[in-house]
Amino acid sequence: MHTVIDLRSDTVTRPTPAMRAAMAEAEVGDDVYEDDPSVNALQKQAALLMGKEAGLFVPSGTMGNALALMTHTHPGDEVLMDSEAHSMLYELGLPATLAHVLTRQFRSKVGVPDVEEIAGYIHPSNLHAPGTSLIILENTHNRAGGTVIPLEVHKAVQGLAKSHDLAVHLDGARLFNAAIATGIPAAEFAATTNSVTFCLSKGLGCPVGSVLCGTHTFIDRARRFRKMLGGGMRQAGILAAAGIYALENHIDRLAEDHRHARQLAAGLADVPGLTLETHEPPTNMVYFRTQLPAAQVAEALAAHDVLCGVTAPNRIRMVTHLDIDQEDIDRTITVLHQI
Ligand code: TLP
Repeated sequence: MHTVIDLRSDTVTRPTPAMRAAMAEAEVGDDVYEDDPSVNALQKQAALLMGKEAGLFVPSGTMGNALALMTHTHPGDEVLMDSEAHSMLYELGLPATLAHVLTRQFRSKVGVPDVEEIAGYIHPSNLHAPGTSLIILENTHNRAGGTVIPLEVHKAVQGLAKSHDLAVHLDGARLFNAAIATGIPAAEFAATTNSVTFCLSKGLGCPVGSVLCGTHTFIDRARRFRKMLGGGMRQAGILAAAGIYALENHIDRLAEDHRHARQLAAGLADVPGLTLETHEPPTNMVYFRTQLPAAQVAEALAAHDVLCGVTAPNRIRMVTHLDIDQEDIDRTITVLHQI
């Protein structure tokens, strides 16, 4: 009897017994009054790890990105982001519907933006055109295969933004994966940006939550928008305790997820009808092209209790995480050869 191997996303993890114990024992208060000691501790710890003045616990990465957009911009502003960014494709048009901004999209080369191209899109406001106010980066880059934007590129974007008086927000949903893959502390990437969101509910294994970090002034404004969107939670310390536990115990182990992704890619390389996008997955994602419709391949895998994500008609994503062990990787490779 074996269990389902769920490689659809790193969001599918369940809290470990130790994490659940930390949650059960959490000290709580009303966080709307900023009285929850566990939320306060998580926010402080997150800000420290990101090298920012303050943090704000939010229910999701999507809300973190929404608050950043609303706080950094004014209605009608232009925001520059990658055409394949999560904020562009998977947040239900929130730049338009919630922040009332226009988006201009730049193209990245496997997730890494071309700073000169970004420069070409920046323009000041005048009587005819809205001004550009924000650049959004995504690191690691999900649609580009969990790729890492190198620190030098971050620094170049920062330089460009400074010279035009723009803000930079980092969608660092998986920033710790980038940190573990490169050996560069997350704070060094974050230092090149005005604000950063990172997720607790992905590779870090929490049931819920992300943290938005930035200056005190920025976070004070973002807190007002969080309340407006219904994200003012009360005894949220139960959830924050999971976050604290994850930051203390689940960052270094991301290296294991990266190793599993590389093993999976190696095992997949000679499966007929499947073509890896890269033989060396940089973090915890394996993307491959399928000769048959991806949905058909996914269905065949599901019949063997292996779940994956269909990300385009002939494209599949498999994501490794806390609930995937060596045996799961070996079985997935065996199944891939059977279908
Ligand atoms: N990504 C999810 C799906 O929405 C695609 C996944 O399974 O990968 N930024 C990035 C880069 C993300 O990948 C995600 C989630 C988010 C933001 C949003 O986080 P949540 O789901 O917490 O709102």
